Order: sequence, then structure tokens, then C-alpha cells
Amino acid sequence: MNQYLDVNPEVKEALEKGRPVVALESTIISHGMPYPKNVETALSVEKIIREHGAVPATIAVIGGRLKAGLTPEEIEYLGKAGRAVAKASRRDLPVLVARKADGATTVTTTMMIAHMAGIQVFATGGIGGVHRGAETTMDISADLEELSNTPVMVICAGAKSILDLGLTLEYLETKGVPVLGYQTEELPAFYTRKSGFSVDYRIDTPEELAAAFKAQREMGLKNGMLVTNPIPEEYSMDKEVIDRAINEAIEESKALGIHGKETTPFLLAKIKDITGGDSLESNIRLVYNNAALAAETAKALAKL
Ligand code: PSU
Ligand code: MN
Repeated sequence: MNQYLDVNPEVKEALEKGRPVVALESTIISHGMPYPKNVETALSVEKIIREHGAVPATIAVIGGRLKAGLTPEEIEYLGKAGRAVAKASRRDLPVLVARKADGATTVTTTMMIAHMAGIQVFATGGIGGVHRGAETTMDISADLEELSNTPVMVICAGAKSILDLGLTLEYLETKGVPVLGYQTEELPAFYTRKSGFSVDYRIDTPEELAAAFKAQREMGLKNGMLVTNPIPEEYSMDKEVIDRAINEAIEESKALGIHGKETTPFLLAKIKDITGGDSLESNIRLVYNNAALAAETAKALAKL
């Protein structure tokens, strides 16, 4: 076992007994939502996973330790500290660990730590991808590289159109990452169920998702798998409202010269400011929806 990794006792026991476990990220807690809504949401997500018969493992870096499974006190701590906690992607881990610092894990580092712990299924909201204008900025999220390198199934609600969704799909195709649509042929765009882009395969049941992941793993393929689960209809947003907010946020980030790791958090915060509580509520609901599907898929995987 990795000497920097702490697997929470409940998660450890579940993994040893082959019981279903679902990993969760912590950037969404520290950087994605305001306190105390972020803590309430993180705890509710864990509860939903338990109600569906799996064990939740929220992942973060605390005091330089890679944590797979947090206590409610640790979740409260990360939520309250908010942006004071570093957003930790792959390149941040060595220094954060050596300094015994804290880090909120992105999709990238959550996949890495989940894999170190032996967790195969991970639920989140949205992933990073190829940003609009990446042909000149080269701003491509490390999440896509991680999906090509780490054998974890990531269940998300697609990607926000702060990204270039077409280029994001091209990148994933090049890297050999299957993009699956849960009960849909179309890539969902986070706040909305449709994007105009197709997924590679439509999959209709958690059992079929589990079977595809098992086949990928048993063939020795080292890449991850991306499952895109559309936001429930009743919580989805008006496409025009959200598109306008996204365009405004992108214009402002350009005007302010925002770049590097600040781009995504800046855009997400701006969109929330512009659309008010509506987008926050949608965001929370789609994460709940992904948590339930992840728990069902982890259960199906545990039976195979
Ligand atoms: N996109 C979202 N919501 C998020 C993120 C992205 O719609 O919360 C967060 C995730 O933690 C993701 C990270 O892994 O931002 C990607 O950041 P970047 O684009 O800097 O790689
Ligand atoms: Mn980036």
C-alpha cells in the first residue's frame, strides 16, 4: 500500500470484502459550492450512496495525507475552508504532500487516489476538458489525460459548454477513452440534457455499465471510462439562459486575463453569480443523480 495513502476503516473493510464503494471528489466541496450548502450536499451525496447499498469514499488531501474516505468532520473542515484549500491536480500532489498541506482533489487526483485505494467507480458533477480557444491557449484539463491513464469509471453529467465539447470528444477518442451515455445517445451538457454531440455508446442499465468496465479491466486496458448521465428533466435549465451566462463568463475571464488553474473555478463561480440559485440547485440534483447511478453500478460490478 502506498505509504502516503490513508484508507478510512469502513472503506477498507468494504474493499477487502469485495463490497461496492463509490469515490467522490472534493474540489466540488471546497471550490464548487458556497458554505454551508457544499457540506450539506457532500453529506447528502454520501447518504444517497449508502441508501443504494454502497460505501462512499470522499477523497481529499489533508495534512499531506492522501485520504480515501473522510469523516463528516473532515468534510465540514474542507467545506468551511473553501477556497483556502488548494485545488489539487496531478502536478500539485508532490509539493502538497511534502509540505503536509491540504488539497481539494479534482477529477484527476480523485481518480488517482481512488485507484491507489482499489476503488473502481467514481461519481462527480462535471469533468474538465478542452477549453474553447484551446487551439491557441493549449488549455486542456489534466482530467482527460487521467482518463486515458487510470482505470477508474467516472460517472458525470457530461461537460459544461465552458468547454469545446466537440474537441473534448475528439481528444477522448484519440486517447481511447470510451464515452458512454446512460439511457441517452447524446452527450449531456451538465445543466442541460442535450449538446448536439453523440456519445460512443448508449448503455441502459448499471449491469451493462459494469460488464463493459469489467471487460476493459480484464483485457488489461489501463484507461478509464467516462459515463455521462443526463440531469433529470425536472432540474435541467433553459439552454438559452445558461448559454448566455457561459458566454458572459468567458468574455469576462478573457478581459481579466484569467488563465491556468484559475480558469475553470473562475468560470464556474461567474456562471453561478449570473444565474443565481437556479444553477446551484441543478448542480446539486445532478450530483445526487450521478451518485445513485454510481452506487448501482458499483453494486453490479461487485456481483460480477
Ligand atoms: N467542471 C465542472 N465542475 C467542476 C469542475 C469542472 O463542471 O467542479 C472541477 C472538477 O474538479 C474538475 C476540475 O476535475 O474542475 C477541472 O479543472 P481544470 O479545468 O482546471 O482541469
Ligand atoms: Mn486548464
